[in-house]
Amino acid sequence: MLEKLGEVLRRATDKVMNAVFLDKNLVDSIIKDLQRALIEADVNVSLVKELSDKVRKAALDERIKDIEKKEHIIKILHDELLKIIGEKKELKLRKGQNRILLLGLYGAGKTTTVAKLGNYFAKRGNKVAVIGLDVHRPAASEQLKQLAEKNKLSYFIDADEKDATKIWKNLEAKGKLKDFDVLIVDTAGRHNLEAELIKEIKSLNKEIKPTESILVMPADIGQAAKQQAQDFKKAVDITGIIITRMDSTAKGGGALTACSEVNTGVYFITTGEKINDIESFNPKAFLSRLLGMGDLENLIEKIKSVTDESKQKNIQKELEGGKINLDDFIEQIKSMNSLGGFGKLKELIPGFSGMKTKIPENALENQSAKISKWEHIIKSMTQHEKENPEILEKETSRISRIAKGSGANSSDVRALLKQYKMINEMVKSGMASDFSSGAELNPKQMQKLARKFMKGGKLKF
Ligand SMILES: Nc1nc2c(ncn2[C@@H]2O[C@H](COP(=O)(O)OP(=O)(O)OP(=O)(O)O)[C@@H](O)[C@H]2O)c(=O)[nH]1
Ligand SMILES: [Mg+2]
Repeated sequence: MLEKLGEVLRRATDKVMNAVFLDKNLVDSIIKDLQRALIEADVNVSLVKELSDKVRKAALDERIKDIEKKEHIIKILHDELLKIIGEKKELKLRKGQNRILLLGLYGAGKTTTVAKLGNYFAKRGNKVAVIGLDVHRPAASEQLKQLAEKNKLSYFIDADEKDATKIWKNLEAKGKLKDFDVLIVDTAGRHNLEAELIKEIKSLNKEIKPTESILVMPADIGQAAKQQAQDFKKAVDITGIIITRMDSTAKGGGALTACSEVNTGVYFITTGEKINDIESFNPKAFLSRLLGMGDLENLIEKIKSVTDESKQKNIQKELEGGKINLDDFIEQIKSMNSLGGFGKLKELIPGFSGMKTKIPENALENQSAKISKWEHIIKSMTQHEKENPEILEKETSRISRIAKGSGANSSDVRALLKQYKMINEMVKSGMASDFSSGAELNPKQMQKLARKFMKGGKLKF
């Protein structure tokens, strides 16, 4: 789903983050990539232009420092894309009877979505009925009937009546609908929004007085989405959108653009043909997935909050001397762990999720247990040992003593020493000074650091 767009967006954000200087040429090339990707994904052209203007402006703004600029650009990109995708919108049921009308063109996925939505609300304890008002396609009522029976949903169809509004009126007159909390209405599709269909939609709208009128759009709709959304909006008040076939290789950008057109958000996406292939839509999570990164601000805040400044300053001093002791080491490992370990970092660092390197599964586990063991081990050491851990390697009797004193095995002590050695080596190479600077730590540095870890292939703390 939207893989190509995601890939290009990830590449663009990586380019920004990895750039030493954001000069005009680089900015131009990044913007060109972005534009191409968004337009290829069927995002509306004027929205693309707006977005790239804003990114360019931020990138070339002299008042923003280079280091902040990168985050600034990514943030603008993030915010603008979010604007295109729309706010989070929840389909909240109201007290009394909910009447949900599903509208859309031929084959958009209305009928299957009626069943999915019916099942979704029935599973949540509502009294649901689905109603077939597609009187134009001969097999429509049969399709809905089968779906409803298979999923044990109450349903109402009338294969003989050719006037949709009449079917509804009859059901109401006979009092058939009054016991249900949620009525979901299937309507007819068309190739285009012809006058006849508009007339029918308007008549149904007047009679049913829907609490929700949802536009169903397939992910592969393309640039036509904008016009179509406008047309439907003219006929009825569209309260939300459901995008179907998100599981296909479709680009989805068109359907997303439609949301900004009708000033409404996406309630649900459907991701397959099975009854449970429906999920409520979370724009932020969706965008994170698309960009392959988590919430950047969140990451930066988190890094700040887990970093005790005074401790970090001490470590910084030590680092300048080119060596860290075991107390510093455990502090570093702890702050890394409070960020959620490598598993979390992987999501949070831009570009990281796209990395090809395989991370050993156990490296991603929460390291708390191991860290607390290591803390005990370190507590059993003399100050001299903590500051010069290399002496331990030569004197195995020290290792046994420490192991005993801390209730650990010699192999645990060795594992700790091995890990320490690795970090210390990074320190010597100047690598870990990034790591230690705490508040100033930026995602690029984290990424560099993480890569170094990965290369060492020694993630087993
Ligand atoms: N893969 C996939 N297929 C879907 C999804 N939603 C719907 N479909 C399929 O798309 C086709 C059309 O779906 P329908 O629900 O019949 O569409 P409709 O809008 O009711 O079509 P008309 O009544 O002819 O206008 C069916 O084969 C569905 O199984 C989805 O999320 N993923
Ligand atoms: Mg249908």
